Amino acid sequence: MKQNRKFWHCLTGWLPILLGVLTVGGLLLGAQPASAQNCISDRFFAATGGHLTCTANDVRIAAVNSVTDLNGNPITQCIAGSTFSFLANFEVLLGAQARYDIGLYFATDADPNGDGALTGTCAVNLLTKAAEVDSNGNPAPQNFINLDPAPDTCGDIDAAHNPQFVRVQINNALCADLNNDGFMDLPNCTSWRQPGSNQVCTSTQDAYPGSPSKCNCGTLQLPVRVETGGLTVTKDASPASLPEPGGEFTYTVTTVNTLSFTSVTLDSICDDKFGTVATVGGTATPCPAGTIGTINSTTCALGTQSAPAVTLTPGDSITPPPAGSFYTCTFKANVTGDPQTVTDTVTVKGHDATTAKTSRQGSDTAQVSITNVPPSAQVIKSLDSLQCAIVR
Ligand SMILES: [Ca+2]
Ligand SMILES: [Ca+2]
Ligand SMILES: [Ca+2]
Repeated sequence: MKQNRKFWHCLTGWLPILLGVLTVGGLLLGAQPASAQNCISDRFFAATGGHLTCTANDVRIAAVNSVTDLNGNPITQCIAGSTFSFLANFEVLLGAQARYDIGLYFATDADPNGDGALTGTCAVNLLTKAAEVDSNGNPAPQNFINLDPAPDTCGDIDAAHNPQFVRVQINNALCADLNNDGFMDLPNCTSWRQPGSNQVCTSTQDAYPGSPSKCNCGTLQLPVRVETGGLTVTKDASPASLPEPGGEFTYTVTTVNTLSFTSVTLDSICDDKFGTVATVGGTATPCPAGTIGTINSTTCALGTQSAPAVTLTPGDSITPPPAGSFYTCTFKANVTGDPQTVTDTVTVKGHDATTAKTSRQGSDTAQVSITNVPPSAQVIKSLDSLQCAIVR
């Protein structure tokens, strides 16, 4: 059943591409869509109509390190759910006789279909002279080997050139921690050609397994921490209600930094009904005006741009939040008028301590009521006073 599902998945996934290729009368080679590269099973099926088992381990990726952005700046963390492009060094290890036209497949979609780099969206790389580095990651092209005659250009591996180290670029990878250990995972497969199936390889399109077993799949853990969480805000009102015509309520706002390892500095606390509660003095964007009015007073104070008063340490969703990871303050404001329930929303904004100073925000609502005071009760009270006056 599983094989059948995979078959149909592969078939439906490739049908439009196959039709497109056939329509223009071109060869399958070079028909790769520009946006998304396909994973190893997709590639193998498109080329051969067969299904992979990937049971061999002749060539595998043994290690990954030195993750940087495209400008060479180290990447040590990413925000869960975001996508980013990076460079990394990979150690490609041979455990057999010479193997040819090595393909390196990396799933960039965080493997929503649960099959690693077999199907889905993958980045595909080759062993190339240009990508070669030494074991420390420094450019030192010496170990690249192509055992095939021209026009084959795809790198190979043999005992005299083992392991191979390459530094490759992986675009638009989804930041995700698949095994919940806090670090990003990169599902991958290697492919190779064994003697007897070694054909001319000139691009990643040709780098697919020589037979269904000639591939090795696993999951690499990148030394990149996956940041989850953000700002969590809770807001409460006291008292919950006042008799008409209402009056002053006290609102308590608590902001918790639930990020795992990144601090957040608060920039503003805004209320949709009462406008500015507090902002960092200077350049912080002011709050929109409140629809009811302004606050009467507050204990919230966020300091100035040069001396921000509230920086929350990572709280990591621990309950109760550890000291330093939360900020509680209050403000007072009037709600008056006819009997009604008023819901207001407070929004706390800040920025995290990453180089990008990513914006963080959270909000919460609170409700207060103005309760009806029956006119009859007022009449009775008046009569009581009157009676007392008469007695006295
Ligand atoms: Ca997959
Ligand atoms: Ca080759
Ligand atoms: Ca992980």
